[in-house]
Amino acid sequence: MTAVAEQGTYGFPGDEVVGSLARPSVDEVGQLDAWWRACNYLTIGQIYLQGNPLLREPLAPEHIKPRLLGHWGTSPGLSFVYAHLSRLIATTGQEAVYLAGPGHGGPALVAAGYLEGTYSEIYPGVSQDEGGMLRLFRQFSSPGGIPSHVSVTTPGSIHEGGELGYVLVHAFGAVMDNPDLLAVAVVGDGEAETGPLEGSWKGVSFLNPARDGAVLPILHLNGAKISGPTVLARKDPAEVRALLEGHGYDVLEVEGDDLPGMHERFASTLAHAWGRIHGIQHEARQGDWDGTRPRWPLIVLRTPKGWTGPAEVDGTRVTGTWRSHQVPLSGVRDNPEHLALLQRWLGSYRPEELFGPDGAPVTLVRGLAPEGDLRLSATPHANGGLLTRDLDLPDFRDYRVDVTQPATLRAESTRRLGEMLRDIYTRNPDRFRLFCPDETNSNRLGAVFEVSDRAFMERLTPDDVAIGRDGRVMEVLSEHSCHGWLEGYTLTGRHGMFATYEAFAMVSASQTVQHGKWLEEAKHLPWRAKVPSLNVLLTSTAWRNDHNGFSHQGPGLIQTVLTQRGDVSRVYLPPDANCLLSVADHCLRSRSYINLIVIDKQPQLQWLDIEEAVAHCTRGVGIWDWAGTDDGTTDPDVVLACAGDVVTMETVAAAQLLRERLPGLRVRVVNVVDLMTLPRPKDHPHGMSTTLFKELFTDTVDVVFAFHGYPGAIHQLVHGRPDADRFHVRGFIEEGTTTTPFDMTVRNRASRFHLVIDAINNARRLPSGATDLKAWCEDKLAEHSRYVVEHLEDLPEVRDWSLAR
Ligand SMILES: Cc1ncc(C[n+]2csc(CCOP(=O)(O)OP(=O)(O)O)c2C)c(N)n1
Repeated sequence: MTAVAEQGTYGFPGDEVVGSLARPSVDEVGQLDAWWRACNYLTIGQIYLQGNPLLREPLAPEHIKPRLLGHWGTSPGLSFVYAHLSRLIATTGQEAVYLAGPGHGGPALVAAGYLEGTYSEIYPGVSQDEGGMLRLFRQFSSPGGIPSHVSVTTPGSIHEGGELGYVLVHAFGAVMDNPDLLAVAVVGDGEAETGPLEGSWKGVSFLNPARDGAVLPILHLNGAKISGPTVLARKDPAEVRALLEGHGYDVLEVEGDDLPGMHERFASTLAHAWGRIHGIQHEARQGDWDGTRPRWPLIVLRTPKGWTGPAEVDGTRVTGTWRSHQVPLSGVRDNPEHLALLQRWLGSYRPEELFGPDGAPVTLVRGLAPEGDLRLSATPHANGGLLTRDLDLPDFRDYRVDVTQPATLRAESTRRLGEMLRDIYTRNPDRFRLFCPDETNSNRLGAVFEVSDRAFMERLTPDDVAIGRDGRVMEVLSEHSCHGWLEGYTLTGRHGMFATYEAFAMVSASQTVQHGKWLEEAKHLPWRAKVPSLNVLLTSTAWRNDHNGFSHQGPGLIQTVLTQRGDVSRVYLPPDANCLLSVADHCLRSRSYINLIVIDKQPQLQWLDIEEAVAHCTRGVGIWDWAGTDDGTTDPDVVLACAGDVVTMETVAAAQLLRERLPGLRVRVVNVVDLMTLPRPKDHPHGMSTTLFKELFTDTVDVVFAFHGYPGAIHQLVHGRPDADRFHVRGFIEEGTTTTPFDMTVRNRASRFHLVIDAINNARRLPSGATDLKAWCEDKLAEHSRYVVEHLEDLPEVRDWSLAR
């Protein structure tokens, strides 16, 4: 249903602008259409041409790129929306970001940035003249050029859209605590079939119209994916409408391919949507809002896929079908008919009206764009580092656990972090949020609720606790949404943390990878300012999911992050609360990294006082003299290394057993907090020098390494270090069930008894008594197995183990 915007009906001062926006004059339609034609021309030029950019002579095979790479089908729809949004911004001064869900329509967004002049400002070689246009064409999808998607190189983008499904979560994250921002998000109808996108419509249930900006989703039903129909395009429109209305949207529909009718109807609908958004915001911000979730507008746009492209190729329908998805004319170089079709197709946009004799866009075309930073390709919101303000952080030492002696005190480490996050919320009411799928309390971070509720715009009941309209803690049971919201939030310059059960971080692992790629590429672009890091806290970890069956153990995200490039990947395994505080402080100050922090939430032994923790975390790795028997004068007989809280406890306990039962063995204990100290400096910037590596691990002594994650990760990290084969790694080997905490370590062969046996098996010198100690350990393991089955808990000597005397 096309909405007709009526003056005076939106309830905010000056709402008559909606009426004039809704009824573009003939000249305005002409300008919209000219801009759109120019954008389409440049889109096709990027896909096909390596010469003759302005068609000054008839197209010849040598003008055509040898490899035709790119996506046409979605592009005209994307640029159609872009044109109309630009007009709206130029008229109203609205701050906006544009997110193209089907990011494979990259040439359209690149062309738009070029028409707006931003492209040439950032990349002066791609100037607004014939030579620049040719460079624009030649660089696209070419070696040494730019990728085919709305990538990091595309000005105005915070969303690549390569991996489909995240456009709405990015949009919602971008507008949180950003009251003046409108995020217009085009959702592909294929994209709408993805799980993450399907879950992300719910963003409106968390958006506060008084404090947050607005998202305008535009569901682009162009009917097809790569080679088949889309579900929503083939559904009865009434069902689509009911679906979206069910999520709480006010659904507006525009359909067709007639021109100028489509311009007129879309302008009217967009104006109406904008009017509604402003009306909602005005009401909420004047204090008249009764707290009911608004019905935010959403546009369903039905246009043919490949709109304005060749209707038929070789007697087969192309426009309006899946065949227009990529390159509708594939044989242009060798097939004269295709070449002629391309000539006609490009000519149909009348480039001579759009570009002057020098190749620059004519005034009519240029005039559509808003001024300066309001241009969608120039908005600082899409280069969020420009807007980033440091967090006002409290002194993390204020949340310390007072440790007077290692391993004598148990505490829930994440609870201390929760207290710190609480105060970060208070100090930064406009630029910090915690994102968590329903587990803030479970993860012991609940102190944040002392100062902020969870955001929630749906109905509230008297049983609800810490939930409200004004809340800024983000809980939705979707790792995809939490992750994506945080990405949108940080890419627009604000700070946050995503806290999740370790195993279920794998749900959004692909987003971690994609975001890492974005950050990696951004580092090569001087014009992209650094953004706050993506901080991911993995808690409720594999080793302490003894109560949750064999589903809640999955430390795979560590492996995922450490395979990313060293300029973004950081993995920290703080062994206790004070180390966690130091690491968290560091991560929250950092920029443009993916910081993975792994620590369990259960009560755990505390090892270091706060200053020792700071020193240890600053180095990232160190010898724990007090835990070993190595006096440092000669190499030890064996090194026990550990990374991760539970395995650190097993390691220190194993060292104690060796100290007491095999005192002649020289054992060194090394704890690793920053996993990225292990690789060589040439493999990661945190990699420790060979000298330090040898000081810690020697270059010949065997190392029994107890690791929180999958053992292969350590082998990967120490590759290339002196005699890497001497690292014997124990870690999570996919054993687990509902059992006791210590039984998890036993099943994964990483218990203190296993580590003692490993140490004896690999020590380069064995004092007498070693064989007996091994046998004793085997007996202990057998005793453990009998005991847990009979008593349903761990042996008291293990359960209550500490170094307290
Ligand atoms: C998660 C994901 N799965 C698969 C693909 C491969 N892919 C690229 S484009 C496309 C079809 C997209 O269809 P739609 O969202 O409707 O976009 P449009 O039709 O506008 O091109 C697919 C499946 C992808 N990019 N991301």
